Amino acid sequence: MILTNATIATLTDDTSFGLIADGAIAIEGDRIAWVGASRDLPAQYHGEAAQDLAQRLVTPGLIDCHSHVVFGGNRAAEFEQRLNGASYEEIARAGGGIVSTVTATRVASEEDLLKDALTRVDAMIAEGVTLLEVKSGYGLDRDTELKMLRAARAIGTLRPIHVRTSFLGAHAVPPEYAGRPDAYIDEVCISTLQAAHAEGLVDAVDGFCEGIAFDAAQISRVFDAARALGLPVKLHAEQLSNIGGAQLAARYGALSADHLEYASDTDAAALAQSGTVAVILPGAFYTLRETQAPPIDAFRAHQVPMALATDCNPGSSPLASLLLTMNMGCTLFRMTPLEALLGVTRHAAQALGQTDRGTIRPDALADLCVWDAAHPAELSYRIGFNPLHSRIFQGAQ
Ligand code: DI6
Ligand code: FE
Repeated sequence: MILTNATIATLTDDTSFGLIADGAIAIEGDRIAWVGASRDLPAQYHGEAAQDLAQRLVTPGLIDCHSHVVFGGNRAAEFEQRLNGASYEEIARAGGGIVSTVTATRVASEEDLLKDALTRVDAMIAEGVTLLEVKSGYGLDRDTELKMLRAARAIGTLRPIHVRTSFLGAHAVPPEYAGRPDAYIDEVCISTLQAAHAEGLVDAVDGFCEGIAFDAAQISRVFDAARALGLPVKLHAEQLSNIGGAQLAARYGALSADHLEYASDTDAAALAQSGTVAVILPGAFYTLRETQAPPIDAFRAHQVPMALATDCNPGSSPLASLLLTMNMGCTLFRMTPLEALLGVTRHAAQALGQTDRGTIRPDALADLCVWDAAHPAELSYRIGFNPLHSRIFQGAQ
């Protein structure tokens, strides 16, 4: 496949969009073979039928590197109760909150989980997402965690999208282990991770390090188990308070530390040292009406790569739009349009350890988006507007 007369944002380094005006891309199989100015297209490609893109913008396919798209039910009723005055604690005591999603996920069939997830995934694909990370963590028992991960894997067989799974058994303490988080980690979480890995269902291991979830010592045991299986780790860290999650992630050389509203300058330095990506999740910040923004300036100063993701989940971020996420990153956190686009391409790929994509260069996977846009800043600028023209997935339209 040959594409010509394109405006290409190659994103091959962190300092610019890497724009090529009147550019061309040659694709062989599922890989990019050549990229450059149309006039420099090598002679070997001249005989091929080329698609003239009429100066449309081409970017790498978008990557949503943090989602919980597989879950049962939804929490619209709880959203309404809160707006009618009920407190989060009252709702939680009445069996609502995250536990209500665990209950709904446990009773749902794998088919129903998959069907519901696909409605969200289809919205993401329509906006140009070609790689999606999906977490478990609403099962919190062996069978349901495995069921969630199987549903996540099935997404990639039914739709033109790559799926990377993260095991998030350490997401919350299930009701049957209330008050006994250590017992849950040691009796359920670690053995479920081992079982899921044995089935080939796990690409990375995640945890929720927070006062309302697990402390650093508990997460460490899960990370040690991950390490023994040769699996990379990532962590929900410093979302609601600072309890040492970012430092823990750095110590384990995590692929990413996610949320980070309460991270410090020292945390940013540690993440830079370990090459850990800071994944910024403005959808949860917005939904929870959080007021403390993540320390973007510190990440910049220490050159921590920043990714942006939806955190699509039924409680704190019922958001399936990665384009809106980019806009929120810019408007809420003052990220630049370049940082936003790097955050859903090159840096998101790094957060998943998938460094053969997220940029447009020879040998990279040919996952591309073609946009009805002239400049990449347009992708972050509009709200509720989808300029996707077409998508190329693994070298095919
Ligand atoms: N952080 C969050 O904001 C969500 N999970 C997490 O680790 C909350 C998930 C939920 O409320 O269902
Ligand atoms: Fe999350």
